[in-house]
Amino acid sequence: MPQLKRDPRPGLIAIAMAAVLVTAACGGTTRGSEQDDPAAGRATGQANPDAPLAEGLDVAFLPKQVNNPYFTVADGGGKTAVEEFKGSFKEVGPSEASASSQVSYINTLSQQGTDVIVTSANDPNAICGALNSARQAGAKVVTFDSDTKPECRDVFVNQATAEGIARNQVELISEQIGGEGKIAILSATPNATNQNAWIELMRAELAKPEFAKVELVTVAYGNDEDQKSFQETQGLLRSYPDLEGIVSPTTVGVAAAARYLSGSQYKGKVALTGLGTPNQMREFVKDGTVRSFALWKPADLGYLAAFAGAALASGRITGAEGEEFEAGRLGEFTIGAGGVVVLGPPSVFDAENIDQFDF
Ligand code: RAM
Repeated sequence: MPQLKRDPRPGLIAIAMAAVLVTAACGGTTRGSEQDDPAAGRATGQANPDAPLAEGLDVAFLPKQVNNPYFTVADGGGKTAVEEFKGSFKEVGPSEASASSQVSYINTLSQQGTDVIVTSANDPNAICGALNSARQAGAKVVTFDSDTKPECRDVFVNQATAEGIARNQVELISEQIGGEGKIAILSATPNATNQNAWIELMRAELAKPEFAKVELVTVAYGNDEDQKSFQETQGLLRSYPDLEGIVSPTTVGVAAAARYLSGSQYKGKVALTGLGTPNQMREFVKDGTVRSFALWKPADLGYLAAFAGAALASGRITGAEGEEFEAGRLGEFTIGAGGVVVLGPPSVFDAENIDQFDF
């Protein structure tokens, strides 16, 4: 931890301390800044777009789980960014997508005086208390990939709009089953903020007249575990022998479902799409199990999240709508409503283009 690491933002520390004192003086009922910003633990203050980007920041990435190639690539993008702004990077996290495990990691990072915590939440509520304690201790919190409740973080870096992802997934599966038939969703964990938002919006999309003949029969949860996702796929086909297609909006789920289908009588008959990494899905596109699927660039997502964290920790932004910041090679981004920054639309991969991608 560099000696000078908190020096670039003495103003923010003073404001945070003042907020604590005001809270104490008023018996916890009011805070001086509350009407401007009701978010618990948020160090309020003016953004200074001209503030230099601090060097020596301690930046920690805490993904949903560490043994998931998607997060390996995303966090690798974060590391690239941290090296560019001369901070120190580390990745910590559970091997299973568990919110309670994430809480322990957050508490440790907070005790270590981490400047920026970048995390993908396994649950919108369960890690909130720990994140707000970390923020009160001086950390900036960026969620990426999967958000918490907005009041528990400073900025959420979203991979694409949830509506855009939901529309993409429904269009892909509808096209692949010829616009008619039963489909199922194979999701990640039941509490995952991102997957649940997409599923809700997929239901809304399916309610539109153009998808009237596509029937969503069930949602199964593979918990972002390869074996469980594989077995859940098998279970779906047993329970619904007339299933036409599966949508799995998780890289772990879609790869496991593809592996099951490719070795079964359903290969090429039951359609499968979802959100997958080209490297995990390539063999299943080549063997005819999967026609097309989608994803954004996970490395860019991590890279952008790290730069958002650095801009926060340097006082360049506070997380308010309309603020702008530079994210290295990705250029300038503007914070939208609710403290959300959007990376960009997802890409679709198929036999034509999959060999051009290596992630
Ligand atoms: C899995 C995770 C992650 C999600 C991707 C698409 O790796 O569930 O949160 O964004 O899939």
